[in-house]
Amino acid sequence: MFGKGSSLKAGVLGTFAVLVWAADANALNVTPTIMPVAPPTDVTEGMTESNTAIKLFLETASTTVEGVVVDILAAGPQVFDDSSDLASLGSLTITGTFASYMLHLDSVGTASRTLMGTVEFDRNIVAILLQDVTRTAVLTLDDSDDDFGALGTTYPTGMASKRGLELDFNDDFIQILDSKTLKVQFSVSKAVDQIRVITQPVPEPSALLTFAASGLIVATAARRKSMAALLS
Ligand SMILES: [Ca+2]
Ligand SMILES: [Ca+2]
Ligand SMILES: [Ca+2]
Repeated sequence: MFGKGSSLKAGVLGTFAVLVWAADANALNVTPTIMPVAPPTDVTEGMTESNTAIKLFLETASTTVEGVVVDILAAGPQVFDDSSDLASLGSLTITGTFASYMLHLDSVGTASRTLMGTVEFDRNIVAILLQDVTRTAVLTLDDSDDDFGALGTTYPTGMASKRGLELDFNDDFIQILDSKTLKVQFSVSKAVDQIRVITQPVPEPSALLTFAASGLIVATAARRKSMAALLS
């Protein structure tokens, strides 16, 4: 991502560059039923299917939003396996700069599949959007696609898509294990199961460059100081 001319200062800069560019779904710790992938071009029903894995992809590394309605604000370990476990729809919102991941299960054809898996994100989980099928007043996934959706990915929309979870039916559940770790179980036959996980953002390259540059200055100053000490 850095141009050829900027591969100088490889030491300090390289360290931070790794931090930046490792921030995709492939860098996360997952159980075998979770498959990190590049953002698919289409996650409407029938387009990104698997009977053995919930697909996980980074939608956006850093985007700033205001007042986006979410279903869950992460606040310590908790299980959500019934719609009554959720706060009143519309009562929770997020404002700030965040990253966004999607977990997606669409079985081949209309095969019945129930898959469970765990993801350890590299940053704190902030919020989760799951558009429960019983909560129709606000379609949290649909309404946040513009803010968080991956460029070039087509998403399902509308109640009829049943793209969210069915906490009161099937065996869908979400369990927050700790600040970075999420366990999910998705059960599908027809339609798909999708949730959007909002985490702390991946730092902007410009901020990192500034940080790296200040590190170089400090390092240079330290070297000068030790040279001065040697010479005195
Ligand atoms: Ca299918
Ligand atoms: Ca389901
Ligand atoms: Ca569903």
